[in-house]
Amino acid sequence: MLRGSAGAWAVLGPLLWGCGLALLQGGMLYPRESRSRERKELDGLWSFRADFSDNRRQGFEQQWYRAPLRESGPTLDMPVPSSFNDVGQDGQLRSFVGWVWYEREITLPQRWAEDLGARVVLRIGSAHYYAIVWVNGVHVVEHEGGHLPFEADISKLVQSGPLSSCRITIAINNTLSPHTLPPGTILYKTDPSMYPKGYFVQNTKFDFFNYAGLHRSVVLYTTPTTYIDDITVTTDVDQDIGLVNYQVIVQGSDHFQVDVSLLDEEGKVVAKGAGAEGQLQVPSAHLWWPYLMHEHPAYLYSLEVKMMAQTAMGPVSDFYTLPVGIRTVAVTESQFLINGKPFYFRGVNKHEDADIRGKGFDWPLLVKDFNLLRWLGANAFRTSHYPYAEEVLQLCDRYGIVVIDESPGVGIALVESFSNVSLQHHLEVMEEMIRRDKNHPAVVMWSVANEPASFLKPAGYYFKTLIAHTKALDPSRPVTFVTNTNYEADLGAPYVDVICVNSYYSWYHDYGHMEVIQLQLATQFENWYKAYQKPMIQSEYGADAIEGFHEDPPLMFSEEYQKGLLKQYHVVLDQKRKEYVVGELIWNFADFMTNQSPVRMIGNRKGIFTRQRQPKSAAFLLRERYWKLANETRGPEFDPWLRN
Ligand code: GCB
Repeated sequence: MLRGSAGAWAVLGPLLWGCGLALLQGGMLYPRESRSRERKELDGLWSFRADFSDNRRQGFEQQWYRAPLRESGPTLDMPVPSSFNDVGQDGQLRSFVGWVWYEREITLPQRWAEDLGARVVLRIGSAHYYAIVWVNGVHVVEHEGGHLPFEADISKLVQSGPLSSCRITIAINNTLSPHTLPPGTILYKTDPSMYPKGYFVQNTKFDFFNYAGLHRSVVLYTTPTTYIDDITVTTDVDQDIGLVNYQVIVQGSDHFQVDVSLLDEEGKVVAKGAGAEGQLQVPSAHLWWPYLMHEHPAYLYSLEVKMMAQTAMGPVSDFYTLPVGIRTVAVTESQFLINGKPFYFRGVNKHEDADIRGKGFDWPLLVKDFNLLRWLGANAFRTSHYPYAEEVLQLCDRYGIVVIDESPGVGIALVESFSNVSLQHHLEVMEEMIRRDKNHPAVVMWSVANEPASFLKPAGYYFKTLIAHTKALDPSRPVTFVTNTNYEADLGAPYVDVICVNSYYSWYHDYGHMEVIQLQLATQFENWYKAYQKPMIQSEYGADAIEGFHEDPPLMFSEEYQKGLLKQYHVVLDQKRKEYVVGELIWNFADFMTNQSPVRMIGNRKGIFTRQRQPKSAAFLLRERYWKLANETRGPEFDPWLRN
């Protein structure tokens, strides 16, 4: 959600903010270079200070944004992208709640500052959770919510004076309220015999460490002043003809012309169109197929969009190239279809999480994760429990890894968090998410939430509205939320297209009794299916295992127990996938950091890989299973490209 004024915020109190009702405007195309666009990444070291003052508002009271940060006190070097929590040696900073300040001074290319035909845009990939941005001390934008990008046109500021230097200040607050996504609460502990004055903690209902900071790249990019603001592509298939419906939004002038060309992977033009909207037809189209479903998975065309306008300053052109995968998605009573063929999700749930950098984006980690996914034979993951970096989805498009794209609606547990204020914010987050991710062929379903208290009375209206809104924004994809509520009590389930259920049999109850899993799991599936006749996904299951702990017969936390538990699940999944179960996603791909608690041993250990991405025994079990499943569903014509 984009917001207007810092002043209004600053009087709201040290930690919490209210939710406004802003309407989403404009596109959020990934910043790509082209003949008409330049890009400058601001990754690297920023100046940083956490505001440890009692009310956390010293930064506003002293207006730290007015002058270089070093002039108002000591600063730390802070890498971007990264969470700020784990890079230092300070335990207080690790668990800090409140405002932190980031600053970077840069020199712009002179032509950016001089060329009045250039629009200079500052884009922040992700700031957890509330951010206020100033350029050269001037407030330019505010945004609520981590995980999704926001931007500000700063042309006037950088082009107004003789200086081509530019000081970017970003204040970020990681406080969560019952109306944020995810929600949280601040609890002041007032017993003076136990806690010092002003002591408070932040409580959340989700199971991952609440990392904060600038988690993704901050980028400056240029476009012409009349520019391609947004592109929306949906695809369909008619016999062997691929249909690419496109819509281009142009800002800055009403007098423009748009031409589009679709190029295949060899760079050959296969279709052309004129006008801001239209349909391209691609005879004998190469469809976008998931990994291991076709000998040439993840086929991507390139949609080259060219805009030409007449402006007061003369003719202007803008160019943007969008990768396009031609594919269809559909759901029946018992199947999930991609390109008309039954698709079975063999995959994982992930987190954006790693040593030191926390949730900070990191290319080596990302490439390693995709290599591990392909080694596993996985064809899908869910972005549990928030939208991941855009570069993650780009790799999914390129490798054919199918995505259930989840919003940060995790831990919605309080009645207050189902209020209209919360709902309004959730609707806007879905708008931002769909605006950003709508063109990825890999994204096949939206998940609006994870394990909400969907048995609470207001949950019915909440999910009915939220899901209807999501479908209205994007009629081309099914919508779900992931539940752990009993099938009879779940008030949101009637509105989803696919039932996604999490269960932890023989882990959070019946400890150590793996013999009950098959019965309990079969009952789970049968009850849900009888009630709804919708395809189902086992969206989480798993057990903690500490790598190197061995116990046979298996004991909880040993590698043998994790493996044994998965095997029990697989027996039932193998029966039900012949009927209506369309997928299984292990919890979790890798160990990840959580809050400290007596049930978490330095984080959640349900990964089949360690946090450093080394396999536990369960990874080999899953690898064998996933390749077997892939081999079962392949056509005989694909023999040569399959592993053994
Ligand atoms: C769940 C949650 C996930 C937790 C997991 C667990 O149901 O969706 O966020 O980490 O269980 O390990 O408890």
